[in-house]
Amino acid sequence: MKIDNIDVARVFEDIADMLEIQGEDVFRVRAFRRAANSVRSATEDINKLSTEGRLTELPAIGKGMAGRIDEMLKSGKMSYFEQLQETIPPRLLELMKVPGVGPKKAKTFYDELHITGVDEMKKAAEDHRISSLKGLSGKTEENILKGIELYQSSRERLNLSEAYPIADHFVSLLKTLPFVDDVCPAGSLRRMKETIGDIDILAASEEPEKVMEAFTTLPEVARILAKGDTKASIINSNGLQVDLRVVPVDQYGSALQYFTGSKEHNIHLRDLAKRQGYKINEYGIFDAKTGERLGGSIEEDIYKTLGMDMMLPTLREDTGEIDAALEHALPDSIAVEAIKGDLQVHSTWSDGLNKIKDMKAEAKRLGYDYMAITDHALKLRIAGGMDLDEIRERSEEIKRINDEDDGFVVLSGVELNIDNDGGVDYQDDVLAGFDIVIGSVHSGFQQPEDQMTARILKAMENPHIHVIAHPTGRIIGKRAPYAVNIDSMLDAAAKTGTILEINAYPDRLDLKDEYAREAKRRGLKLVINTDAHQAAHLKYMMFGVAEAQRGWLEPDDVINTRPLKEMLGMLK
Ligand code: DGT
Ligand code: CA
Ligand code: CA
Ligand code: ZN
Repeated sequence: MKIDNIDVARVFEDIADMLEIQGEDVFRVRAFRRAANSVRSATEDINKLSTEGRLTELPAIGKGMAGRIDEMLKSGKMSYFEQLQETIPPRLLELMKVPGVGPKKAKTFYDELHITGVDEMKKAAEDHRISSLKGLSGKTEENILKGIELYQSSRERLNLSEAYPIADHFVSLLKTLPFVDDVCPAGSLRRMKETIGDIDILAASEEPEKVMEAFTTLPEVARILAKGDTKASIINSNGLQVDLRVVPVDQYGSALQYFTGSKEHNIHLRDLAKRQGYKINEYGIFDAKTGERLGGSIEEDIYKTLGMDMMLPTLREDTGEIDAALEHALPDSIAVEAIKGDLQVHSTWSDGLNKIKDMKAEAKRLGYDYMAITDHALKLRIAGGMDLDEIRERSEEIKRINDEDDGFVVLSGVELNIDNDGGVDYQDDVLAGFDIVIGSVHSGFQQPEDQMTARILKAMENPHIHVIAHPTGRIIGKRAPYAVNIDSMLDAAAKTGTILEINAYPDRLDLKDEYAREAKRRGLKLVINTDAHQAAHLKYMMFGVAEAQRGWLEPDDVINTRPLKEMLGMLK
């Protein structure tokens, strides 16, 4: 079976967890985490890089890491990992996947209670055996039980950013087959939902049996769950389910419409069709009385016949898009091509993996006109927050880069830490020296709602803070949003002119769709940023834009669709 980027990244992550349990040096732990991150988000296939001896071109991959990757690709094993497994039971690592359980707790539970799995930990929390340990309380037990719930529900669904490249890979493999006329992802993935239950792919072909055979014999297939004449389900080498359906070319549109969903959208649509005297299903659109087939080779056949405008898959959630399409009032949805710059980007001046000039090169390649480098501020020590000297030196570097005068502008920015009382890292005169200032919550996530809200509102009133980044702090599947009152935050954004962010980093997607839509209703402007910590992350803009589409946003609602001067003029 083929080993890919995700497999290697997972082993590196496990090593980092194991080293943490052993109480190893934080830098060594971080080296493996960075390596995992780098391999996971690399644009190129790790096998190709290895064969060509180019692994060390990846950020955070030195000779040592490259050697471990080569070994794993050749032998299927990483001896360092196997060595660690002899002293640390592998199931212990699963404990650390539960939000709120770090290496210290995992080790204590193992040493004191001989717990090695999540189920045993759950039982121990329920039986109050955890609160009997020194330094741990009933509150800890409560948090662990909550964490287990979040962990178990997230394990059933995959983050969009993990599913997306896999679907993309299968789609491009199928596209190369001569007997396949068309292929497209369907289901929640095509709708760009934040999490994906399973990957659905639809193909058009007049020779379905050949497609079935080709699909189920791909090297990426670990297990075949079902294989019929036109339908197959497999588990891929990363343990994900992929469903493929094959339909004749003239049914491709109606099938794509049907299998894209959402289910709620389809039910509403079918109802509407019935009231208009039509029948729709995956085979086409029909006159209900005569049974005559009216179309179905393209998706438009369905919507146009029902008198509707065509809409993006990201809108198909039955939240008003059907009425809007009938009234020709759909949003003029924002597209990734409309984005002119990224306004939250980290560099080696804090915890980013790439230099400013490399981030700029990638931003230019993506067709941007500008980018703000927003390294972490002083108080976030763990992320290499900048002191005053570093801010000065970085400004000089940015100036030198902008002297190239190639039409691209690097803005000097910073990501501040909003402290427990709404204060930030630097004095006003330092803040005034930046082109753009972002404020974020990076600590005290457990504060009660009134305190959390007051703290953020105070930061929004700070005349120097232009943007609040990842405004609810959630990490999908890992950390629940902190308790900020959204209504008050949106009010404060209107009052103070502070811009709220849609963070495109796929674990965050925060503000999420429904809040973004509410912000638009109130006439607020938003910004979509990737929060890239390496050049390969800049491509995640597409996930933020999809979230914005799901929030019914149009280009005008988003400040970084504007040319530089105009965008800067929109900051308070
Ligand atoms: P997921 O996989 O949980 O992330 O969500 P989906 O939306 O991909 O759902 P899935 O994989 O069960 O089905 C794919 C699409 O097929 C779904 O979006 C709409 C369509 N579909 C599935 N079941 C039904 C149904 O009972 N009625 C209708 N109208 N459509 C359905
Ligand atoms: Ca699905
Ligand atoms: Ca499915
Ligand atoms: Zn950072």
